[in-house]
Amino acid sequence: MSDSSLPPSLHTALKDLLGPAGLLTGTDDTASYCTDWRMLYQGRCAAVLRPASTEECAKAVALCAEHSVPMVPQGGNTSMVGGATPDDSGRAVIISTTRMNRIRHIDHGDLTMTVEAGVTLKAAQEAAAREGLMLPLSISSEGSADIGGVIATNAGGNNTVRYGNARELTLGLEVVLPDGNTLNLMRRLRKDNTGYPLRQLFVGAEGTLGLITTAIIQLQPSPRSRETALCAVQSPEQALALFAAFRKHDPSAVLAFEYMSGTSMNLVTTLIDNCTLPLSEPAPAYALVELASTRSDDSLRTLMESVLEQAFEEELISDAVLAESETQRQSLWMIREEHAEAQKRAGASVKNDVSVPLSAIPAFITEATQRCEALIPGIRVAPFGHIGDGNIHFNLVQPEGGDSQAFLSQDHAIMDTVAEIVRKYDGSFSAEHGVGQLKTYMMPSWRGGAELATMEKIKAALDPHNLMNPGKIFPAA
Ligand code: 2HG
Ligand code: ZN
Repeated sequence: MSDSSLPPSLHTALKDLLGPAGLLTGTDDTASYCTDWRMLYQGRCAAVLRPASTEECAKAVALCAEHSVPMVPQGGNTSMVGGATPDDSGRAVIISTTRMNRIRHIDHGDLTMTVEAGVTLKAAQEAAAREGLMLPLSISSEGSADIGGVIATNAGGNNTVRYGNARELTLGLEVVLPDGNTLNLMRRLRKDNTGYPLRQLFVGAEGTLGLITTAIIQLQPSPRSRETALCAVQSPEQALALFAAFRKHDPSAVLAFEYMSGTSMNLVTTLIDNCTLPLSEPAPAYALVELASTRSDDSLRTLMESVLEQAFEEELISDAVLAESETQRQSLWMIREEHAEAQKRAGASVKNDVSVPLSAIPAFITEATQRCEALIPGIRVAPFGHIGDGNIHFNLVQPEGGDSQAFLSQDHAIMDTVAEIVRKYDGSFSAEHGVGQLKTYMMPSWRGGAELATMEKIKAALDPHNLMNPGKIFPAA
């Protein structure tokens, strides 16, 4: 007998609809879906539904809606803000997109990919690459994060500086609404001014307005040349000046420009296997730059070398290593991509995924560092991120050997301290990770008044019974 707490008639109907592979009940099978990647949230669910098609998904949602059962959409379960974890009431079902995992079509003329929500971002990138094309979205968790999730959270990542966030790349969407109706917005048009742009409503809505089942994503021709360099800098000012130098020479050549503080880099090189610093000595901070072009000549190499040479002369950088092969390029990127994992291994951390205007980054980092160090002696300030977009992951790692729970109990004090400085510089308290459940408490003071009220009206219009991903974005009533 199942220990599912679904109403019996709903349980039977879902079992008939989804079959054994599509319905998981019981703690053993559902436990891994009920906690987040960071293990900050431990929820419970009545069942995990794994529809294999939009039709199955729509029928399952309609059945849940009829029984007033809350639904939590879940992709690769890589949220940094508890955006895909249910509460601990055990009433909700999780709807996992894992089995909707077909790449339906790659169109060379339109430069688009039609892809189901459960395809991982990495699998989608690889499918595009096999056809000589590039899916420009790139994030650290791309091996697990899926297309539905990255669109629902409007993920950004490493290539936003050139190609924008998931929003800019999403040309079409198919969404199952909270009542089980399917909204077909699968047009692949660059221009389409016909009333409200409904598609945009679901990008970044974090699954609170509906469940994304299929998308049409904009592709690009694959680059034929790439140049990647890791540079040692003394400060965020220098990293920004280096970014400005590349941008001045050829803004269209920069595919990624990432910042890593010395503290964060040190965690990577000490806690992650096969990640050693490829420079002669540690530095206060680092910049990872990647240039890419569809030209196959050596003009990118010339550009990289001449900007770095000048940067040496102007003492913007003190050391640099250029990737001489694809393997070296990948190991440079591995150093960057392992920052989240290294911080997880270092103990408890409080994440502030913030953005400020580019010009304010140095002052923001300096002031936020001073304030956090004064707040908690021994705190490890370990910022890194997409500095070319003004997006810094201003993460704070617990003091070495300290008590994790005691540190985490101060999360709001830390987040509020950082947020105060973000506000001073007209920034945002969530740049690319979303609000999830972690930051709902910040919404009234940041998006209050007419802005939050308008969001609440949209939510109420589409999901009047608050069944789709409840507890996310909006503060508890
Ligand atoms: C990244 O840029 C991700 O690597 C994770 O957005 C950031 O761990 C983080 O705070
Ligand atoms: Zn990031």
